[in-house]
Amino acid sequence: MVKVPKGVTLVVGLGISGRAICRHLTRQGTPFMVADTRAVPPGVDDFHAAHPGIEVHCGPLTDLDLSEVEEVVVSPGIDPRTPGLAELAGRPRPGSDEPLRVGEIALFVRACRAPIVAVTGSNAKSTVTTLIGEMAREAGRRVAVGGNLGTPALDLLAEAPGAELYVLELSSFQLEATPRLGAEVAVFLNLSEDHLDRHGDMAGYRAAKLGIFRGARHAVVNADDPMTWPAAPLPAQDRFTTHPPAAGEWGIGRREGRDWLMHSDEPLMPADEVRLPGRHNQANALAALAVGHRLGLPPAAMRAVLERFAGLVHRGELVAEVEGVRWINDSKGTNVGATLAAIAGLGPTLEGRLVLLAGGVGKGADFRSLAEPLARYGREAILFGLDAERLEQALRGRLPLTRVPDLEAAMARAVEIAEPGDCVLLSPACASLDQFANYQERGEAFRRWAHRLAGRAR
Ligand code: UMA
Ligand code: ADP
Repeated sequence: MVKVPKGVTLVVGLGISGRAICRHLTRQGTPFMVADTRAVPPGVDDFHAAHPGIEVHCGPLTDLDLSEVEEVVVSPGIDPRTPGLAELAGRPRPGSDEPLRVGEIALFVRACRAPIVAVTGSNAKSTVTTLIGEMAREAGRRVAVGGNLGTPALDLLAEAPGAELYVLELSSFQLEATPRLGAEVAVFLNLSEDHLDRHGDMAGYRAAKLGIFRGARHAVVNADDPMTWPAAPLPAQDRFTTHPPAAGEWGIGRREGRDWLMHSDEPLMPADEVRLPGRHNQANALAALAVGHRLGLPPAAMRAVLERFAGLVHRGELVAEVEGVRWINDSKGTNVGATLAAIAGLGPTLEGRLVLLAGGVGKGADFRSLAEPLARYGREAILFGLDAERLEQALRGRLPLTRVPDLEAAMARAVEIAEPGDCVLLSPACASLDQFANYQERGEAFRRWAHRLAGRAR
């Protein structure tokens, strides 16, 4: 047994968040030690170099004596049911009512002195978080953007100490470990199957995400997705919809033969002037507008951002056009809902011309809802990775299917079958972790090979 001494905080996990937690505790002068369940966590040597004298325990957490630990700050990727952590549920911090086991965002809330806009949902978090950040910046606000995307939340406190607004993308993992967020504006965009391996079922997943509303002043929710509504409405609650808006809502209505983004019955901008493509991105734009309105941002600044923002890498990104075939990198399509949106966003022009590359870690999802749009749009689905078999079972008989070992083989097959006018879409509906370090690496591999193809074609 290794005893964590009295008064010492334990940080669990040596990933991106774990390191940010350690930097924060160092800045605060809080004594801490670190544990990671892996025998050799990636980058442990660099960690020792950056934090000389800090003890790191590697291996099972049940080897730790936590009887006198001050607080346990857990990284988002580690399951709270892990032996050694599960036993801490319900235990308070010494001399306090607060829970002993928390996540990085609980520390952020304690130290943050400016309003927080928090964004969650199964999909579109990064896009909407970025849009809100850009809108605030365009309006001249000193804003810091990060969380589950980009810079970890705790690093923002050090990198942007003078920020007057923090815009955070938060995952279900981060929210379930945050007792009270207290956001100025809390946004819940949509809910579709993801992370069921961790949360058990949709009810558990949703409950974790609803944590975004704890202590919030304003809510922004999806009128078309009741799963995003808090159990008890907040006094100030905005709703967005892709339908014509009811009074007070943000939606899409028709004026003089054109679709417009609207607030109640006030037209704001033509929908086709939003640079991001597809209906789902118009919903994302409306969510960002609703938040910006609550923050008092000028409409012209918000509109300018929507007109110019072309999207983040790895989200529906056109990386090459080779001999009339478009190669689109949607590596961030890590669940079924995202892949459905990517296919729908490509539009009806694609009937029979879509070659989908999918597969990886399915996280317990049901893939059957992909069958319908793929039967309509798909030339073929090329399946790879851990859950290729489960995808194949869900899609069998609906369109031609090919199983290959990995992404490179999937791309080789796509080259064989794609015809001019087709679109090869990497939107895997799965996490990448069986074959890549993360979704970025998967997307970069796709880009590299697509560029090589383009080079050969010239
Ligand atoms: N791990 C162990 N043992 C440990 C600690 C971690 O095996 O003791 C494993 C985890 O099971 C996981 C991996 O290490 O497979 C990484 O976990 P982590 O908590 O150390 O992850 P970080 O590197 O800190 O990255 C996390 C987010 N990742 C996850 O929540 C899985 C990153 O989001 C986020 O950018 C970063 O914190 C900064 O906040 C990525 C992600 O995949 C994009 N998020 C999920 C999603 O968006 O769907 C939630
Ligand atoms: P997140 O951070 O929640 O993963 P991103 O903005 O990175 O969200 O987008 C992830 C994927 O979700 C994209 O690849 C895109 O295909 C899909 N997507 C974007 N907007 C929506 C939406 N409104 N509904 C469903 N899927 C969406």
